[in-house]
Amino acid sequence: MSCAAVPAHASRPARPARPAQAAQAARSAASSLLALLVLVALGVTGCGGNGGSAPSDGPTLSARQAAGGVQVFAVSGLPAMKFSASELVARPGTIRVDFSVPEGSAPHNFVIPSIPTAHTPIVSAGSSQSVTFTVTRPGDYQIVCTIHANMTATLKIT
Ligand SMILES: [Cu+2]
Repeated sequence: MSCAAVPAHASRPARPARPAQAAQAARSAASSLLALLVLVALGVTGCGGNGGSAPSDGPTLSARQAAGGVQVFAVSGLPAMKFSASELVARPGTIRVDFSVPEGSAPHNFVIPSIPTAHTPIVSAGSSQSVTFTVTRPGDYQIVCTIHANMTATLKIT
């Protein structure tokens, strides 16, 4: 998308030149275009990091405290087939996860297999879904997307 290679129109010949002056102008425009292409080409190589194969570890999130002592996390399922956070840190108690999937992404869900109530439906691009559950025991709980085998994160109850 934004990483697209050099635009196709860039290589089209310059407009038909008129007399000598115009030709001179066209030449100089062509050489600035060339310089621009070089810059674009250099920039494109820096774009690779946004690809889906980048190592995934997202940030560690701490819960936001909401009314009633509910611990809230906002997590996304990303187009790169990973969660927006690698670790969610909370205390024992009630947890709400507001799970969203941005436009242009594959569908995802947020599931903690060892906590049966921690399970959103499959959420499609541009939608979100919240799930609330209670955890009493400290420990690490694996979070998965059941559609994408390598898409995991950890809920850490401290
Ligand atoms: Cu997924």
